[in-house]
Amino acid sequence: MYQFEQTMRWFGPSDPVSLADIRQAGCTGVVSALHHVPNGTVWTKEEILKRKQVIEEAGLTWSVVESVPVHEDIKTQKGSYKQYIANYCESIRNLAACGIYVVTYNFMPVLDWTRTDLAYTVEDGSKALRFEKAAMVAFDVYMLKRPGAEKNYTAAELAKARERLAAMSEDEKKLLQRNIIAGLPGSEESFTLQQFQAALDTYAGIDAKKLQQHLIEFLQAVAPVADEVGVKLVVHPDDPPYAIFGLPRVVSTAQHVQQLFDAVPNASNGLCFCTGSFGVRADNDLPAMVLQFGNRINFIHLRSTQRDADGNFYEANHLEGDVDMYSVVKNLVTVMQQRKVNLAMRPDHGHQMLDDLHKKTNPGYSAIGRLRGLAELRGLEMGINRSMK
Ligand code: DNO
Repeated sequence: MYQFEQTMRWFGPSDPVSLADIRQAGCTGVVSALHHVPNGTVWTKEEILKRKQVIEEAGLTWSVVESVPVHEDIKTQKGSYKQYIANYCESIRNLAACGIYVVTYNFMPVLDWTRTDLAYTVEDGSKALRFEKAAMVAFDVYMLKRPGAEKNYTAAELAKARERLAAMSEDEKKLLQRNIIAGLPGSEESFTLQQFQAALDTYAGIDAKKLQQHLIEFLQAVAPVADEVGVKLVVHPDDPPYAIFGLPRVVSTAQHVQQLFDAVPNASNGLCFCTGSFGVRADNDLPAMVLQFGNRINFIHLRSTQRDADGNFYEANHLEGDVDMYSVVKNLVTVMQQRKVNLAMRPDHGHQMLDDLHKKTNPGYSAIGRLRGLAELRGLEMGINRSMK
């Protein structure tokens, strides 16, 4: 049977979770990136091989790159964006020459993933990442004071945000700001308030239609190169999958993804199927999306979220929350048998729990919480596999 290639993300030599830990978790592969290479710069073969060697010496494979970041100038089509696209193509060629064939990227304006709370205590005492609407609105309207921000929210949302802000201490405000704009693990950008507003301003006049066109043009330039060298490009969905800070979003729904594949049908144009990101929207039918995009899914992030009526969500245990993980995995297993491929999967995020509660960990990327997720997911996969034989 074709099965998930079990992987974990590794942020490189400074990651508190070691390659040995990842191996003991049962992984055969690693998902990694050259975070020290400035965004927009070519990844040289030399640097790629250095990282590859470290991973291989630990008995693991560098299965997937997450991510080769897309420079902001490419998203806005400003400045030297053509040069940055040429550099991107060069990095893709170099990765293929070094034997790495899956490359993740996202097309989220300004910020990679966004949360307001990185240590939300859930019932069992473990800590999860959370997105709280009122805190987000409070930051946007009353701390950042983004011009025109109020227009993006209802009167009730604004009232709630004011109440939320009034209840926050100065330290809590600082922490909220840091959580939102100082850069979560894997994101390559970190901002002060002024820098952040300046970055938002570069999107003036860029609506979703325009941003989507920029994504399509980026792919039209890069996908032929990826096709030629056998690399699969996989776009990571927006997290959260709706507009924040008035910025456009173009990879949030099944319709967005379909439009992307219709516009750029190249075989290299693929999807990183992230259940945690897509799953925040109740109108994304995840098991159906697996079947719809089965031929294009070339990397998988499995995690669940729990929404509430106010637009908040927190990261639930992998087999709980709103994601129907059984049906998602069942459909992914079916897709792998049909395509005769083992697709790389990583347990996305995990709660900070047990011994990790006393350690400094990368938010979402502690060892034990991800190990729990991976262990549950591989058991689920095995059960499904056996029942399908
Ligand atoms: C968060 C991650 C994202 C992801 C990028 C892909 O935990 O899933 O940061 O790596 O958006 O480009």
